Amino acid sequence: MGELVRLSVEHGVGVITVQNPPVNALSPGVPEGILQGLEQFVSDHAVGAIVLIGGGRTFIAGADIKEFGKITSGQKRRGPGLTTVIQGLETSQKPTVAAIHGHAFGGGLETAQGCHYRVALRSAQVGQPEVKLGIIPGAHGTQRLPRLAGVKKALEMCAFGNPVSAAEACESGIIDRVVDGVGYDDLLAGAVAFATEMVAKGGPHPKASEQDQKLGTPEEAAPLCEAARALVRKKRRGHMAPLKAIDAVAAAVSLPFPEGVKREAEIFRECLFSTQSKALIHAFFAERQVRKVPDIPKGFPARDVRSAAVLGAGTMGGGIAMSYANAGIPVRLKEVTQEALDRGVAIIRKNYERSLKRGRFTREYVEQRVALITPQTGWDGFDEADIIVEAVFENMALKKEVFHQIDGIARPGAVLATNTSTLNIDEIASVTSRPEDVIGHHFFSPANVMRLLEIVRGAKTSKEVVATSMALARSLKKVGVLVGNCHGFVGNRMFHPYRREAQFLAEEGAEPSRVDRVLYEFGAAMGPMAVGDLAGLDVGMRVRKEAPHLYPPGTRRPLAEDALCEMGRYGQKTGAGWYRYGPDRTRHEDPAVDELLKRIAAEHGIEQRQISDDEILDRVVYALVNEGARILEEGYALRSCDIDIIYLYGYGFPAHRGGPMFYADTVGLDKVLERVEEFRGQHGHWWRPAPLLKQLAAQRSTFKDWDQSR
Ligand code: 3H9
Repeated sequence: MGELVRLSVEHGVGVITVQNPPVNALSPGVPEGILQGLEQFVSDHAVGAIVLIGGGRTFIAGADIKEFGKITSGQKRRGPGLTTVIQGLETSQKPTVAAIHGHAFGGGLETAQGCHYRVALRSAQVGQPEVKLGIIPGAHGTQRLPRLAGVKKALEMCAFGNPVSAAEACESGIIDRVVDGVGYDDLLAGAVAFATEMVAKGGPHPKASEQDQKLGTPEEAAPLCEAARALVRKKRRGHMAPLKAIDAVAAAVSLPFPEGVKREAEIFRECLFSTQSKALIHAFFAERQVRKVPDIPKGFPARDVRSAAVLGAGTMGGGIAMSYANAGIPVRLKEVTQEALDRGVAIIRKNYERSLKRGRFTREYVEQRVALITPQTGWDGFDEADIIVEAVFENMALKKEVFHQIDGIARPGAVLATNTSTLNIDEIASVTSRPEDVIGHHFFSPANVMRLLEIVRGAKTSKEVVATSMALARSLKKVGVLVGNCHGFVGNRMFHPYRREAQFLAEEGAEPSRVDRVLYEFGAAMGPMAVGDLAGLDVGMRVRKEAPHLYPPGTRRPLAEDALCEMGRYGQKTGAGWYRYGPDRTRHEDPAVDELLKRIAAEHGIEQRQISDDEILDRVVYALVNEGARILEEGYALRSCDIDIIYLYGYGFPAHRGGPMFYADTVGLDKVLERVEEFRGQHGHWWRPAPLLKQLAAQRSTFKDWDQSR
């Protein structure tokens, strides 16, 4: 049985403890170990009941996700494994009890559903998160869960994948008792006591597969399934697995259990072999991979961040202060004038009130968070802060002036972070006496909501400050991605060609709304024109003015947005940009924009023509990919998966495509290159293929392989 499963006997109860840290995934050997333990205890006369528990900090977090890749690449056959174990637990002559702490997720919850009873610590969570990996529960979860919790709850859990608390699980019948206590020992004692009670009570012990009372009829289930499908289409647009999970739950109602599990197995397999599942599994591991910095080993000393100070109470500064407050870190928020400060604080209040109204936070939570933010116009307390974050206007001279001031005030050892989205960190650091403490913390707007934090390492930034920033990102519940110091870093550097191509397409005759529609249908949260209007077209115009090197002489330059700005059309904030906006920000196409585009084309000799949806998609997405490849070979991103995470969490790239680099891998880099070469033939300079793209395409390799080879 090896080290993966340990057996012991406590007060006449056989205890099977899974020991597969860190999360007790059901890796090869674990199901077999549970089964052997079960068989041993069933035939042991000194044992009256059996408890299944997870060692360490959690129950079982599910199947071992790494194994899925082996199955789909043909390296491994999917064996009977887990479902045999679950069957064994359910048909055991002696009562079986799952004791849950931490997480019972996916195959973990399915294993628990095989047990006759389930008990859990109050802090535990249970869930069927498989859809987040592009699959559905594959060990009878879609069949047993509706029998335990009812169809509505099962639909919610299987189609959206969100966890539920022990209390909620108890209320809905998924678990039988909440055990008081805090850790493994309390849970084990509670589970053993519960198991002893069940022995005394006597059988037959309930089998979830045989409980049909909560299922109802197919007619009753139909509207619930339809409502769930409608919600999925809205909230998980383009995702296949959630709709398939609903089909599987519906099968639990319309088919007898043995038929239902067969249907589930067919759907599971279909999902497992889909590109969407590969993309979402890639994203799962990528999110964890980005925490790893090759030259900074795990456990590298990091500084404590217990207090923060933010300079600038504008949109970004306010959102950053909220992020700190939400993490329970007291934060000072400074503005130059009382008026600007009041404005910033009012926006923070408004944001919290909105969350309160939506039921995201309680009143008590909001008051506690607001109390952690100290608005001020002076420098009080900045000399004690563990981190100072600058979030003033995006202007190098101003940032340098501010950093010079901060340098004079901050205590030794404080981290000095700039929220610049494009500017040179080294130049900013050069005005301080401690460039090793200076780092970029590029938050994304709205900073209190968006999960990405680009952490920009300057030439002299110390490893300790990098380690501190990576750890801090997790405390702030952000996904921190370490990037190098180039213009626009990774995200905005790639975004520039993406939006440039979108403008070129519009100038060549693709209606702006169609460009947006193509990207929206691809799965993006918003198309490039709508994003431009939201962020403000003046932002791009300023970047083009302040960074003339972006458009060397003789290269084609996008003209439309500068012309829109000249007309006072800055986007949503001025009521018009690429679109015209109604009072409630409803978007309308505007013939004036079409006229403008025609005029630009005529004045600058740009041929207007019919442009296909395919061309629109390939030009904007491959512009991202080509720039991403350059960034990789120049070393400004550590791995292609880092770029993917930046685009998934910072730019609304569709999760089920896995990020731009993974998407290119799925298309095939030879095909991507072919298209890039074709665009080069038509449009010249901007489409010179990145050498890395050429190299990998020639080798019939992928960005993912390239990551792994380093
Ligand atoms: C499934 O069960 C299908 C079934 O229906 C059965 C079909 C037959 N496998 O997230 P963390 C690794 S599908 C392999 O940082 P936390 C993770 O990569 C599965 N590895 O910890 C990381 O490795 P590293 C359904 C896994 O405390 C390390 O563990 N289950 C798995 O922040 C620590 O992870 C899920 O989808 C796994 N299942 O969060 C649950 N899980 O250190 C997925 C984690 O090398 N997991 N790892 O980077 C989670 O949601 C979180 O890990 C959890 C803990 C909330 C459990």
